[in-house]
Amino acid sequence: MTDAERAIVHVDMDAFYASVESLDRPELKGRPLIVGGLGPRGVVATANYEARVFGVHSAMPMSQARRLCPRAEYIRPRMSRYREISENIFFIFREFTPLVEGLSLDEAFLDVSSSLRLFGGLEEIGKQVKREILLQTGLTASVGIAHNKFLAKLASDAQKPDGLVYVHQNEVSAFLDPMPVRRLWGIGKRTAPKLTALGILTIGQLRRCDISLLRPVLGNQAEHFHQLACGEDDREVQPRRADKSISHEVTFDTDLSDRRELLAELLRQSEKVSRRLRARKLMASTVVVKIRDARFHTVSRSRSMMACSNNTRTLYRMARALFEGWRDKHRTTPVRLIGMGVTGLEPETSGGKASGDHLDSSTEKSLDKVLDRINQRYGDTKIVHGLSLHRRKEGAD
Ligand code: DCP
Ligand code: MG
Repeated sequence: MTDAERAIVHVDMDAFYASVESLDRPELKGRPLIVGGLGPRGVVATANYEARVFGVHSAMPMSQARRLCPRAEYIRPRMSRYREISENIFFIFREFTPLVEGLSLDEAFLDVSSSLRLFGGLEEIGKQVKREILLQTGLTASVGIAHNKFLAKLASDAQKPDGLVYVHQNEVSAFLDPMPVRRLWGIGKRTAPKLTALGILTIGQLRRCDISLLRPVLGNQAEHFHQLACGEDDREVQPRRADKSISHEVTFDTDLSDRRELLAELLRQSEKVSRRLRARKLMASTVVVKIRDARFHTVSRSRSMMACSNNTRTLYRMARALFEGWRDKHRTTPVRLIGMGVTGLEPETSGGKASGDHLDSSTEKSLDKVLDRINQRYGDTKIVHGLSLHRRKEGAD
């Protein structure tokens, strides 16, 4: 597909960490929020738009932020919560196209060239992505739309927060020309002053400049930057290679011997692992269980299944069998750590090792779907399978 035929959407969440904080603590809404390291050497991860008015921005020393905006609320990052929300938004992205290239927790390119008809056009996709994100997470995103990655990324940044900017083919030079050359990827602190010395301050001036004049400053990159200045960029959206494995483990505060409690923990982990598989539209062929006893002796047991699965019950049944196999020989051994994971990951759609239909009943699969929706909407693990609610219970077996 040529550059001009592509349809690219770039999505970037607004003041991401800070927005999540005010989502979880509504009493903070409207106040300046600064998220980052709170120690003496702390750095600002992000500031919400209320705090940016005071000149606070990402990567600034926290001490400077405190001088600029002493009345802000200062918050330590909660990465696991941001990752959780990030998984939700990436799940949404994949409902529009499988061609999703994540750049960070809050940012991705979507190649929607093949989804246009299904969703009623490019602008409509941009609106729907924003709407779904707001509906499912309560957060706003800014969206940029164009026929290549470079323009789409600049477009999402052009109207933050809560923006939607579509740069049409015939608007490219009007959009790019007034921007400072620093907006070109790769032109930074060192190169920009050299261009300034040549009288080139804007992308438009760079575009109109003869390449031979640029060579002394930009070397063999001159052509590349000239093309960007013309709004040309033929890089493809590259979906990341899927993770090789997904796992969860827990170390208990006090060692545990109770079989039912250990199984309940395994079920909780199976739920988390299978949910992450489903969010990434993956299936796994192999289940691994890891056990560390009170004397720090660690074993891993794994088994491959006849077909791939991402169903909670199926993965749990396999994990339980592996655990029981260990326990038969270690009936009274206290357990310090237990973990469950999967490997042999394949895309859900690939014919590969056969879909999990052989293993997972349709009722179980639709139960998983319902639980995923609810958990996605209301945060982690509000609803789980029954047994995993089982807490320490004396003498249970
Ligand atoms: N981040 C960080 N350190 C940085 C830059 C960013 O820890 N130097 C983190 C905090 C941000 C998140 O990454 O919330 C996303 O980065 P963005 O650059 O997208 O910034 P924001 O989403 O916070 O704000 P914007 O609305 O400008 O996108
Ligand atoms: Mg962002």
